[in-house]
Amino acid sequence: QYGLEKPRGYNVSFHYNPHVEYHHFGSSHPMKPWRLTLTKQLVLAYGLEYTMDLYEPRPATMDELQVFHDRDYLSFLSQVTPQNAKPDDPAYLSFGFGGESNDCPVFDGLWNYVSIYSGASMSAAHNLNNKQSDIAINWSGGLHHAKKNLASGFCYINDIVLAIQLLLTQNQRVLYIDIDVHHGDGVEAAFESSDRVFTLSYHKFGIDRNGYPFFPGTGNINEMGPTDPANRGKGHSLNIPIDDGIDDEQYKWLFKTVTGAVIEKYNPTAIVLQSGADSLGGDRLGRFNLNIKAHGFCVETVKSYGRPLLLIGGGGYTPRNVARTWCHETAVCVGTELHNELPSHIPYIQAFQGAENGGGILYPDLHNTKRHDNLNTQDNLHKLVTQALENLRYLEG
Ligand code: TV1
Ligand code: CA
Ligand code: ZN
Repeated sequence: QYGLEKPRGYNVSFHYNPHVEYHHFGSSHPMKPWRLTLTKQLVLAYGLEYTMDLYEPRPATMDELQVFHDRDYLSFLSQVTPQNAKPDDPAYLSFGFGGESNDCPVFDGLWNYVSIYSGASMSAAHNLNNKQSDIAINWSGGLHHAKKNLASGFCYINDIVLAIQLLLTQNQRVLYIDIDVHHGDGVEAAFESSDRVFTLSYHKFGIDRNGYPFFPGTGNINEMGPTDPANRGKGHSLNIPIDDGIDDEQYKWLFKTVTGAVIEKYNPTAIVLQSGADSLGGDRLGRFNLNIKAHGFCVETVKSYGRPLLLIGGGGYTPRNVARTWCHETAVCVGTELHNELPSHIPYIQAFQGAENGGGILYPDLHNTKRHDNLNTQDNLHKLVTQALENLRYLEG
């Protein structure tokens, strides 16, 4: 009804199983699957569904998840419920559940939830493999902290690793890029011994006033994977540690310069972009000060290289802005511009209205919600880029 037609050139597919929305981590937990409902509502309200192929993927099976995860871990994950959980059981704690932080709670429907978001990433990878899509999107995935036998940082199953493993059946080199405010440690670790996957993460890194490192505490510029020269994966990770409050112009310059250099050097045949929206200004857990269009600039930049692209979600803890950003980035993929005034017929329109919720527009100024002073100087960022480009020289020989 907005006159959008399927643009020629890019075939975009949208992989979404609405059952993911009905899961709750617990009332005070910052991860809200409900943000995916808001995202889907915006995408529909702007008529973007007419510009893409829509898929409702089935949940991943136990066998499919076992390609990366340990059997013992999966069998625990598939059986544990809030009713039968024993929080002091050594197995429970050793698999990363509960604990003091309770980052990874056991909640009703947990197994269903993880199978759904994983199935969607695999479905997206499948579409790229058989060339049905140039860009495949799964906003419910991007759970980059999960390890093969460990739940970590709100992530239980690493859907990204599973999707990359599928892409590797058809691609010689896959580039993984991660703009979530947290370090993509689980994906980096999974492929640390491979030269067929290069991982690049931009994230907040540093120790806070209270003495705690920003989660997960890894990802300094000198962490480039294994140091053993005999290891094939040597030099195939690049980490870009950033301080609080980085602004649009700084981030865009940093992203374009470093990502461009990596793509040109590594020459991937497919790219996976984890587009965590907790790098936006005003995010409940984040520290950066990015606006929606600066975040979307990363998607535009990656898209411009014209390689098969898997675009996935991740963090994002201020749901209205997560929805705005992922709707905008969906439009970037299909190559259309959206009007700033939100269509008035959106269910949950109240979530976007009022000065404190962004005034009923798609692109509110998130600098207004600034809570973190910019600690990144031009000098620091130039040194960081110099070091990053220096690290890339390991790829040469
Ligand atoms: C339950 C209820 C859990 C309220 C967790 C914030 C909560 C957090 C909660 C929280 C919270 C973290 C740590 C501390 C490590 C722990 C999806 C030393 C208000 C990809 C994961 C961040 C980010 C984990 C995930 C972090 C992603 N921050 N309230 N927990 N211990 N955990 O710092 O990268 O976005 O905060
Ligand atoms: Ca990151
Ligand atoms: Zn995050």
